[in-house]
Amino acid sequence: MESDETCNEVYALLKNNYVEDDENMFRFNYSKEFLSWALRPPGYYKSWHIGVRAKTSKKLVAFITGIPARIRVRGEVVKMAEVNFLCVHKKLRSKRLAPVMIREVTRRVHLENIWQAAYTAGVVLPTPVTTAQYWHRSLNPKKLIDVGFSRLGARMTMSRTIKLYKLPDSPATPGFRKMELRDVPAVTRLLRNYLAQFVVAPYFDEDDVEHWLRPVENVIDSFVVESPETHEITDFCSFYTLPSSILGNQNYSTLKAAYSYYNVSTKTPLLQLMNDALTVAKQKDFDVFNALDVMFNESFVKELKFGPGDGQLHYYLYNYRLQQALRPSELGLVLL
Ligand code: MYA
Ligand code: JJ1
Repeated sequence: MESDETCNEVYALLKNNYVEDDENMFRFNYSKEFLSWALRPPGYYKSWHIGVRAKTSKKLVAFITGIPARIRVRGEVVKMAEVNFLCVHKKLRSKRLAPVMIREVTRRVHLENIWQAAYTAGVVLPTPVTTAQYWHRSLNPKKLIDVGFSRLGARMTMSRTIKLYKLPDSPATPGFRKMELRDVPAVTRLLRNYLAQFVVAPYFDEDDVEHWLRPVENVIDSFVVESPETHEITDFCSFYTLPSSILGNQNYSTLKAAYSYYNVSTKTPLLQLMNDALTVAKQKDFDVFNALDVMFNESFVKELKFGPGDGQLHYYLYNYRLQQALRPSELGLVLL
C-alpha cells in the first residue's frame, strides 16, 4: 500500500468484487485515500497486506489484510490483528481460495508473535461475539428512494418525506468545531475513559488517536465540543466516508454514505451531539448516515429518525474465549 500503483490495483479489485448487499444493488467502494489510511496505522506490517496475482497476466485476483491493534477484553489488553478486506475475484469464487488467504494471514500474524485477531463479517461463521444491526438515517431521501436504497413510507408523499428528514443549517451546540492536531491529548483522555465501559474495545494511545481520529478529507471527519467558557474539550463525534457503487442505475452511480465511528458525550447530550453530526454530514452532501447498534447508539437511533436496515454485522474474535456472547451495546469497537 506504500506504492500508488499497487494501491490502485487493490482499489480496483475491491471496487469490482467486494461486499454487496443481499440483493446486489450496492457494492462498497472504498476510496484509495481511505485504503491507504485504513491499512497504514502506527506500527503496521507491510507483510500483513497480502495479494494473490494470476500467474501470467499478473492481475491482482485476491486480497486480505491485517493491521495491529491493542484490544481490551474485560480487564485484559491483548495485542491483536484486525483482519479485513478479504476479497476473491468474482471469477475465482468457490475454489477455496479464501481459506488459503486466511491461513496465510494467520501465519504472518503468528510470525510477529501475535495470537489473537478481531474481524467482522456479514455472514454467520463460528462463533459471533455479538451481532450488530445496521441503522440508516436518510439525509437525501429523494435520491435514496430513486436508487432503491429506501422506499416511500405508507401514507407518505415525497414532499412530506423530504420535510420529515430536514436538518438545521448548522450544528446547535456552542463550541462544536472540527477536531485539530492540538486536540489529540484531550480526545485521547475522553475516548479512553469512555471506552473503559465496554467489554471489548480498542485501547488507544495518542499516536492511535492522531491516526484514527484526526480528520482526513473525504476519509474521516471528527468534531469536538470546546466549552466557550473553560475551553475544555467535553465531547467528541466522528464518522468515516464509505461510498457504495449503485449497480445498474441510469441516473446515479454512487451513494455517498457516512458511517458513525467513535462518539463520546460527557456534557452535551448524546442525542444533541449526534444531531449535530447528522447536520454536518448533510452539509457535506452525504446521502445517508449509517450506524450500528453498538456502544450507546441504540439510545439515539429512533429519536433521530434512523430506520433499521436489512443488513447485520457479526463480530468475531480469533483464539479468544469469551464465556458468553455479548449484547451489541457491550461492544466498543468499530472496524472499517
Ligand atoms: S469480511 C468481508 C468478506 N468479503 C466479502 O464478502 C467480499 C465478497 N466476497 C468474496 O470476495 C468471497 O465470497 C470471499 C469468500 C472471499 C468472502 N470470513 O474461497 P471459498 C468461508 C471468513 O471457496 P469464496 C472480512 O474481510 C466459508 O465459510 N470466512 O469462498 C473479514 C467457507 O469456509 P468453510 C469466510 O466465496 C475476514 C470458505 O470461506 C467468509 O470464493 C475475516 C469458502 O471459501 C468471511 N467473510 O470466498 C477472515 N466468507 O468451508 C477470518 C466465506 O470452512 C480471519 N468464508 O465453511 C480470522 C483471523 C485470522 C488471523 C489470526 C491471527 C492470529
Ligand atoms: O445498506 C444496507 N441496506 C440498505 C439497502 C437495502 C437494499 C436492498 N437490499 C437498507 N436500506 C433501508 C434504509 C431505510 C432508510 C429509511 C428508514 C428505514 C430504512 O437496508 C445494508 C445494511 O443494512 N448493507 C449491506 O447489506 C452491506 C453489507 C453489510 C455487511 C458488511 C460486511 C462487512 C465486512 C467487513 O469487514
